[in-house]
Amino acid sequence: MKSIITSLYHTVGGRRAAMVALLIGASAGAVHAGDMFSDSRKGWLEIAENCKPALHETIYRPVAVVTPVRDEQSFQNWRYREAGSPDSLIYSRSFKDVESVTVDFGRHMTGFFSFNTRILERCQDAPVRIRFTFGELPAEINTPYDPWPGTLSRAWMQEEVMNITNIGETIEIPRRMACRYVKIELLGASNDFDFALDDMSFRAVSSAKGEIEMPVATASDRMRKIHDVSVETLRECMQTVFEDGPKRDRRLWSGDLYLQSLANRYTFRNFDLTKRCLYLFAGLSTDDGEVISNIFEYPEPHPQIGSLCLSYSLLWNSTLLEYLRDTDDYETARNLWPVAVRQVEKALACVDSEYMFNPNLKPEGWFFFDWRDGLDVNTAMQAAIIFGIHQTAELAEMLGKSDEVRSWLPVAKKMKEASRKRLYDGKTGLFVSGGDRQVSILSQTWMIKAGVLDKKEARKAINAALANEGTVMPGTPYAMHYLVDAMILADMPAEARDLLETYWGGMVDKGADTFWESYDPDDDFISAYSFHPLNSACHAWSCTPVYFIHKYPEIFI
Ligand code: RAM
Repeated sequence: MKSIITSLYHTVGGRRAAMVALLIGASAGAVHAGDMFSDSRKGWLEIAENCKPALHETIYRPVAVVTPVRDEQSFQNWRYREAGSPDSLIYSRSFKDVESVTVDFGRHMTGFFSFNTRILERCQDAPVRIRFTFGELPAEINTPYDPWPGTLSRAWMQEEVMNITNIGETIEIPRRMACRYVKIELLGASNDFDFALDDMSFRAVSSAKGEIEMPVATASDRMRKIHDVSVETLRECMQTVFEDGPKRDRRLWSGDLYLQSLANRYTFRNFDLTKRCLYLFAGLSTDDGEVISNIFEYPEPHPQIGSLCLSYSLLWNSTLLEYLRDTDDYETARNLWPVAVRQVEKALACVDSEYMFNPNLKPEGWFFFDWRDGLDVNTAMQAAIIFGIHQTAELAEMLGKSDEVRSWLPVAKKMKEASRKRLYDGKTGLFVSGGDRQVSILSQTWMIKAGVLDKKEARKAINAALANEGTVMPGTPYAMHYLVDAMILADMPAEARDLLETYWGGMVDKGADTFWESYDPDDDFISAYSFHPLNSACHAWSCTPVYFIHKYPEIFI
């Protein structure tokens, strides 16, 4: 199957020919020889560097010593029971007697742990070896890691073995941790002297500052709690970029950035951080101009080579649009406009002559919408391209560049028509996806976001999908965000509120200090990596209740 670009090249006459000319002008399918943004990259990366924020530090100390309790009623089968104070149970005792202990800092923190030691008897004649295990959640510390079942590196688990050669010296563990709990185990000590652990503290870092108030004082306690947990989630992920999760993957992802930028608008309003992230993605795009899905900052900013994700690169355009709306920073938007154009061109190259997204036209890369196993993403991707075109056309309008993209809107219209013809089942009112005609929540929500259904049809699609037994449900708060969004678009305020309250509130009920990367109310052990302790328990894409609550107080408060 040829892409729309190729087939339009060969169509002669009438409106289509005009469209062809425009698309040729935009060189949609063409492969660029050399580096298409070579003249701009250096400058873009310099702007990104200049927007790098300072990190604010806060020192925390453990509030309690806790004992693990295996309990099938608790989230992932583990909880902690308070046992006493660090003073009485750790600092005033021989650590050789204590041997193993867990402390609770009472909150989620991202940063650096330090501790001291002091001699109780005689003098140090050998190193002391201690293992520290850091956990965001109780199960993360209490589930055995070996034999390692995870599909990502075992080194993501936050364990450090320290050899203390100078008792009395404050030691800060160099690795940045994300945790609430720290387990401390003695692995080796001499028989000839005794010592105590002393003065544990945590230097928490974030580029976000200040407290964020609930917009209406009369909000219920439950909504307030959801709001506050959501704010903390965003705060912890705001470092020198908008990270996806401070424990894992500790990097900038385009899809996460989009949602963080929305939440940032109603909270910390650090728009320079968004600007930095936009420029990083632009400066590190491929030679062919495609925004790569994720970026690392150290030792110097670089992308995850080869990680192309069309659904995410289009969301970079949406982030730029939202940034412009927030800041009126037309200079940035104009600088980055060619990158936005390029993302749409790359998307159009995946649309076949029937106006359908065709994954075979983009053999490299992936199309991410959720981690739910077995999700068919073809319909969602068709919708995401339509949405991306609309959003970029809005951006063009704000920049006075509508002429440059005049050919896109008729393509989006044709894609909508094709979607209704080929993917929409008029009888059930549902969109289906893939050869097996899979029904998923995400196919409906993205088609609603793309404006393919009117409000009445949208309500029908959501209700029918929720009522249908085999529907593939979202497995992450990322996917769930788009369902709340679609419910608002479909004029279903009560349902949107209920969903936000039960889904994110469900995490709060199960003890969340920050919102989790994956959550299925019916499966506490859901994990995209075959091992639930690998999941991040403070994940950027889960922070959007604060966005919904502030943007639509009439619905959510
Ligand atoms: C995970 C990350 C990130 C997400 C990608 C697709 O590895 O947690 O948040 O954007 O997947």
